[in-house]
Amino acid sequence: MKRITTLFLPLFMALLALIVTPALATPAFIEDTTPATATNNGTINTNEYVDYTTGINSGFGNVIGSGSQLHIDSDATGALHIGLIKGPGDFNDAMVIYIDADYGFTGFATTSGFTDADDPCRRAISGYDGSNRSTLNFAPGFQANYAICLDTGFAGLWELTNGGAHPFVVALNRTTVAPGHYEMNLTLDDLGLAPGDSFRYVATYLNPSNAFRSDEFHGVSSLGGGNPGHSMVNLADGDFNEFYSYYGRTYCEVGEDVYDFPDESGVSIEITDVGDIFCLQVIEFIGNHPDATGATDGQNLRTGKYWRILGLDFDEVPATDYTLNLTLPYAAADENTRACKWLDGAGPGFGWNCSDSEMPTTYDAGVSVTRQNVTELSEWAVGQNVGPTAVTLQSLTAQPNTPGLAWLALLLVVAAALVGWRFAVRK
Ligand SMILES: [Ca+2]
Ligand SMILES: [Ca+2]
Ligand SMILES: [Ca+2]
Repeated sequence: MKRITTLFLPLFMALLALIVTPALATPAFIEDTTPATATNNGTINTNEYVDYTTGINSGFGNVIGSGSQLHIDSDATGALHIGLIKGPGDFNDAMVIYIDADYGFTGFATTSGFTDADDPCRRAISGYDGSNRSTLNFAPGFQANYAICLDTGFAGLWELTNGGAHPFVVALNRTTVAPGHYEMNLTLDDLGLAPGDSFRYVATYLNPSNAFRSDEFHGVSSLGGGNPGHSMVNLADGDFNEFYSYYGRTYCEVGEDVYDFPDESGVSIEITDVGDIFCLQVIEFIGNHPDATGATDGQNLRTGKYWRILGLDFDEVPATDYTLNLTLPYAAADENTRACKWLDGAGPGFGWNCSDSEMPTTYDAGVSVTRQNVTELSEWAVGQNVGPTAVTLQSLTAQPNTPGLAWLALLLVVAAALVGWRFAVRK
């Protein structure tokens, strides 16, 4: 789903919470509020992922069933991680996660038309081994566009198609280190989505050789009768999980007040003149800004985080008339720290505004740094000794200790002296 709901997502979710009956363990509605995502290293640590679901049943010995956890997490760059902690049964077969990337607008309501049986994962996705078929009919309104297959040696993403080969999209870097832990990663872009978009998914487990299906699922509230095997499965209304990927926190209908963003490392914004701002959004990126100044990590603005901060008017376009004080967290904050605004300038090292002249700096030692009288928002980074005089940063201040700078300064002084001398002589 495209990000049409960005501004109204909190309202939408509040309404949803009123409509939806009390949540079961599964299906689940997972909203990613964490800027970081997981690390694909074969071990799923406690709280590594923003959330997970537990499965149902145990027909194949409880592999993706009631004793399992299916974890999911994302970040603002569109990275998407999925991790399975299996139940007590041995992982001998294949898990298929069907993804509806457009809320039922396109895709397949059933696997009944899939004929690709070329390899184990394709047979598992199709639910078809060339002769035997175990048809899976999705929940009403769910139309699958993609399938992830995790088997005993591989994980990949396929686009779905009827009556032919499912186009392979990308390998998902299957890792397993801790016993029973499986991790993989892809991007929202692989699903035709952008950061902040959402999708629905449901996971099934079956024998990839003969398409014999277990009763173990994620995203399904209940399925009785034991393993369906080669019998048709009809999922019920609402039998899918829903994932909203990370795209910061948004406050709408803002006024002249202080807005805190605890998930975004404690960014805080005090609106002193609300002007035409209707919504205020902060998105945290983990990692250095691509144009951060500094030669090595930790230097200048290479401090491992940056923030995209948006003030939007009622029509969701950038507001133009407001004043605010922006506080960015920085554990080493002192008089040399600056919060710098990216100007969307020329290129690496150029275009950071760290100047105190129009937006004075204050700091809370060891906690944060604040730029006052901010009237334009953009991407922001924070760091130490960002420039000798903290004027608007040009490339020169990217490496304030470069010996070349001293030479350049000397050259300029000599040139100026020569020009002055010539001028004096001509008189
Ligand atoms: Ca996250
Ligand atoms: Ca991990
Ligand atoms: Ca779809």
